[in-house]
Amino acid sequence: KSSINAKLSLIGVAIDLGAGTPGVSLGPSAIRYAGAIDKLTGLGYEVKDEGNIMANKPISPKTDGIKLNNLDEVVRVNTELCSKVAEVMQEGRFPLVMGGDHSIAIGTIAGVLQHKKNLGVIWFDAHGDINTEETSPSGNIHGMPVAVSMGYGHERLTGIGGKDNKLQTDKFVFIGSRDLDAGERKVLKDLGVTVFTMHEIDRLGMTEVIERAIKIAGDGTDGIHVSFDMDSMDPIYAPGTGTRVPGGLTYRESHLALEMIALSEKLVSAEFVEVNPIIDNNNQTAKAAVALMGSLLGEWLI
Ligand code: 5AB
Ligand code: MN
Ligand code: MN
Ligand code: MN
Repeated sequence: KSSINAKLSLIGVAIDLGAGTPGVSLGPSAIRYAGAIDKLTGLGYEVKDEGNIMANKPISPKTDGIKLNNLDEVVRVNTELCSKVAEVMQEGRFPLVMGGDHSIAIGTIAGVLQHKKNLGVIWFDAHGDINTEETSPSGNIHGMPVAVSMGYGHERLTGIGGKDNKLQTDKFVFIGSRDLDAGERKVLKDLGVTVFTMHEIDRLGMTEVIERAIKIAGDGTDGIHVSFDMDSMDPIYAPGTGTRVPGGLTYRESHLALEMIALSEKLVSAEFVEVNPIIDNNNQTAKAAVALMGSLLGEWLI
C-alpha cells in the first residue's frame, strides 16, 4: 500500500557532461541490466520505459567567458528532461529518473515543480551540490543542482522550468553529507537549509533522522521528491561512482530511510543518479540502486 500512482515511467538520462569523471552516461543501461524493470513490475507497477534522453559530446566544453563546463548541452538535456517529467506527471504517472550525473536533478525538479508547486525534497548525498559559478572549485554542474533548483546560479540553468518556479529552502533536507566545500557551508548556513551530516546520523540514528526529514519535507507540502546520489552510500556498497567519499551510509541505513519514506505515503517523484559502470565492480552499484528503488517504492510495506 502506498500513495504512489500504480503507473510508473522510467526515464533514463544518459549524460556525464555535468561530472568530472566520464562514465555515468552509461548509468541508465547499467540500472536496466541490474533488473530495474523486473523489480518494479514485480512490485505491481505498470511500468513504461521511456528510454533515454541522450547527451551529445560537445566539440568544445566551454562557452565563451563562462566557467561552467558543458553548459550548452547540460541546459539542452535538462530542458528536455523537464518537459518529459512534466508530461509523464500530466498523464498521472510516477516519474522515476535514472542518471546520469547529478546535474539532471535540475530538469527533474523543474518538471515536478510544474505540478507540485510546494515541493519538499530529501537529498541523499556525500556532497552539498549547492555551488554556483562563483563558489565551485571545479566548474562541474553536478555540484550545483541544489543551488539552481532554489533559484541561484547561471540564468540559463535557473530559467529551466521558469525562473520563479523554485524550491523553498526550508522544505529541503540533506542526508549523508560529509564533503562540503567552504563556499557551500556558508550558503547552507545563510539559507538555513537542514543538513543531517554523517555525524548526526551516527549520533541520532537513521530512524530519528529520517523521521525529522520527512516532517520537514512532507508537512504542509504537496509531496516529497527523493534525489539519491549513489555516493551517499559508503563506497563499500557503491564503488561505481565518480566522487567516492569514505564514511557513508551503510546498506541498511539507506534502505531503512527509503522504506520509511515509502511508509510516509508522501513520495511524488524520485531519481537515482551517479551510477558509473565503468569504474564499478560487477555492476554492484547499479544493483544497489535497483534494490533501493524497491525499498522506496514499497517493497517492504506488507
Ligand atoms: B555530486 C565538488 N563539490 O562542486 C564540486 O557527485 C564535488 O553530484 C561535487 O554530489 C560532487 O566540484 C557532485 C567538489
Ligand atoms: Mn555526491
Ligand atoms: Mn550529488
Ligand atoms: Mn558524484
